[in-house]
Amino acid sequence: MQLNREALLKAYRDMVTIRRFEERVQDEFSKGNIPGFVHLYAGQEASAVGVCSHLGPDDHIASTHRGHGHSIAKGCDVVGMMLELFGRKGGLCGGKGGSMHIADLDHGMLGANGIVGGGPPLVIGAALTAKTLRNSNVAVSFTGDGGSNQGTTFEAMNMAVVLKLPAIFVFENNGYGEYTGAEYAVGSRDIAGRAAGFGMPAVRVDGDDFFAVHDAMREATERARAGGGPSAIEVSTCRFYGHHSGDAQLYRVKDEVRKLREEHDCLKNFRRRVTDARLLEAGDLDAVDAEVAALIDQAVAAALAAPPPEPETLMTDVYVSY
Ligand SMILES: Cc1ncc(C[n+]2csc(CCOP(=O)(O)OP(=O)(O)O)c2C)c(N)n1
Ligand SMILES: [Mg+2]
Repeated sequence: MQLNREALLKAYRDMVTIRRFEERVQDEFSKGNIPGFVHLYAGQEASAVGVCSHLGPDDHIASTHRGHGHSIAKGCDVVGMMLELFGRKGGLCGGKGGSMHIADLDHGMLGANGIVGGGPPLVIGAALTAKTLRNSNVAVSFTGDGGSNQGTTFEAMNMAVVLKLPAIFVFENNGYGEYTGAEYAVGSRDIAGRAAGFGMPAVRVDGDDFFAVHDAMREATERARAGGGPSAIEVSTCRFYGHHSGDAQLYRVKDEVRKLREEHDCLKNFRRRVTDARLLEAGDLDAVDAEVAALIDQAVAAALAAPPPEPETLMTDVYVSY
């Protein structure tokens, strides 16, 4: 299926927003403006956007510690996210969650998650709800190559197959779990194959290529919405920064990141594909770049100007009463 102009521009805007957000977060973190840890998603944008471009606000996603890209792709407010990272009042979680706990239930974003392998069981709950209510919604977990080894992930995949749930397991294989290569730590080196072993259709796609992710996700989403049960998608991707901001990356070979940026940049790839095919003009994309740059400036200015949350709100938003 050919994406129309509007859909292509939206995909590009979302990917550029993630990239510029992450670059700016890196700068602001280095200046000491952001407390705690941040794990940057730059390099992996085609995965979040290729997947989330098939989802509406009533579909759910569960994210990871590397959650900014998933949040932006799912429609979370970028200014609210920046405020949250800075720990300021008005942030998406009141400035009290920070990078690893961004959640936005209004947009079906069940949360970033500091617990590796914590997302898949949450998605089982959301998918079971959708199946019970028969509302055709789907639930998607994003999990890393490291998280693919967790028992929680295995249990969730098994349960999704047994209960034939509208769940989609997206495995972002960026080659590393913290400082350890997936080549070493993923026993079979075949995450999609392992998911298939649980009894669901599973494919591996090139994460440099937005269109490859988008196509695989269309198939998985259509199957899930039609009652055909779960699927898995392994996205081969790469991260342009360290595991977290400040990681010296001594475990990567010299020039690895430079080469990845030159040869495996999903944004450059997208720009080349759509302009070569005359689907969009370079000027269209440049205009999006300028809009996004202004939005990120606005988000940082708002975050720098906002006060921290009031001390008396420390204990609010901690527990939900049902
Ligand atoms: C249950 C649990 N075990 C260990 C950790 C420490 N830890 C944080 S991130 C990470 C690696 C995750 O790797 P991967 O799933 O590939 O995600 P990536 O960082 O590459 O996005 C580990 C082991 C944790 N946060 N939670
Ligand atoms: Mg990884």
